[in-house]
Amino acid sequence: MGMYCNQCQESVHGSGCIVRGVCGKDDMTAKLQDVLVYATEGLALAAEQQQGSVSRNVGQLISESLFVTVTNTNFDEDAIVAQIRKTLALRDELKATLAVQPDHDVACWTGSSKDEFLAKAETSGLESLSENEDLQSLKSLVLFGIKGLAAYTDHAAVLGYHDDEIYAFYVKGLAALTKELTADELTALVLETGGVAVKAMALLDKANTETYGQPEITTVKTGVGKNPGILISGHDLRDLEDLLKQTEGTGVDVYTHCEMLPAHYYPAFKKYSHFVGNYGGSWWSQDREFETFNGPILMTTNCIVPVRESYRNRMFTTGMAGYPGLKHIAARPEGGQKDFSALVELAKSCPAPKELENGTITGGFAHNQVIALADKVVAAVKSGAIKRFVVMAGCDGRHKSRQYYTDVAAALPDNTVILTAGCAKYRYNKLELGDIGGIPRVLDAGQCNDSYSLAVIALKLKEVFELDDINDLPISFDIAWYEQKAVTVLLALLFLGVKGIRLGPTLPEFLTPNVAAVLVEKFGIKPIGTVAADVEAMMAGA
Ligand code: SF4
Ligand code: SF3
Repeated sequence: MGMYCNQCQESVHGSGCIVRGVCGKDDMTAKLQDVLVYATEGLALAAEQQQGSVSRNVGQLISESLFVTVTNTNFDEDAIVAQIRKTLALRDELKATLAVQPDHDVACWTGSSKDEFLAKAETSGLESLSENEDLQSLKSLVLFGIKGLAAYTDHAAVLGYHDDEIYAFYVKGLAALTKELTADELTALVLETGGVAVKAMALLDKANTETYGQPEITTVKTGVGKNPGILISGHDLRDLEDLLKQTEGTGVDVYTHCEMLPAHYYPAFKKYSHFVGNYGGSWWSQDREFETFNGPILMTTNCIVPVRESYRNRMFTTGMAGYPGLKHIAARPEGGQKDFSALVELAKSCPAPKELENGTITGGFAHNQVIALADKVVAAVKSGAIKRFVVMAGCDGRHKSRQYYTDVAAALPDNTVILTAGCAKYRYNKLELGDIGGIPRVLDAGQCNDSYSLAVIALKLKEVFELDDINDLPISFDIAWYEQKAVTVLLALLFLGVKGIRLGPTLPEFLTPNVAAVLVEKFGIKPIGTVAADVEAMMAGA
């Protein structure tokens, strides 16, 4: 049996990826990732039978293992095999303490070699695919939601923040995926995943803001300087902190790429004069941009695209990210820093980055900053200067159809404000959309997890305008998804009661017509349409 993966928006329409992923994931890597999910479910089953609360090391390992399987995070077979072994070892440690052993295959299966893992992939894949397809679809929705959650809780854990209730949910949710449940039970689990998603994003928000300060309005340069540079991408702020400390005074500048752009908005990083700007755009254009950057590149998380020879020797991974043949920077020792000296030394021998553009991007409109401007925003709404907010958060992707989001941003009337977060912003954050009485028409809250900020802002506006229902606000949601973190964000919005979300550029392949119909009926989710029709409908409140 070949690989099968349908977890992202670029999955081959109608069949999922069955020969090779559009993302570049090959058959072996895909199967090993399936086994890692399977092993993680086994760990959850063993943890479920423990007395007392779920231990922190179980929660953290689940976060790490599932994060490895998020789209574009880790393509390295050896790293995935090591993670499977680690997961099975902890499962077996827990099982050794049980008086009665679990009899489910997921909890009992053993293996330690790559061949045994690959052999298991054949049967575990078949098991899950033979189920009723609507139940499988609901289980996929839960699993992909938990994968996104895992990424967020891993980032929080790196900063020392944990929520044992979230870890308990991982155990409950993953164990449930191994059981025969009814459609109603699984639908309830989907909604619960949304509730936990809100908690996880709140936890990460707390971790980031308590550690690095509240994001502030910031203008970020997109040009380059004369010094050699290191480009850091992904979502891990702690990696950036270590890198900035280790490059200070070395003559090497640091630039952000894609989802690391919002790091510029945090006060803690503003003190570094060598933290000079953002280079390039969204994740999928990295192969061209990494080539012209000229210096070392550090990928802290997703999204990695197949690596070109031209920059292979100067690209590094760290954390849960991995790619065969690239150097991987080891985890930080307890209480210490990661060692980025190899990047710093390499950078010194590299030419400065080639300039791609020379402008600015403004952001930093997370909840604290927007609420500080609340009087101004409320006055603009009351006077009619702002007629509508349009939330256009989420992911970017390769497909040409995503031009829709650029065109919507350009077509929205001048009395609208776009609230954004995640890499979706690169479709319109360099357009000259102007401002409304000093309030920029694109308010960037930050990374995809900062969609939480957009929810906090919406809830604050609901309170200020004394409304009972978030859906009575002059807000429309036009969300773009690609990988599993966007599934998590979507489930969080549904949990918060947001109705009528437009989702694009296509609805998830893993939703069967019946499951999609439930989402349409309960939450009014709809696919995107044409730019003109959608803009008109949103301005009319639909
Ligand atoms: Fe295909 Fe997306 Fe899976 Fe990659 S992650 S194999 S592109 S469905
Ligand atoms: Fe982007 Fe990969 Fe989802 Fe964090 S960097 S939003 S796609």
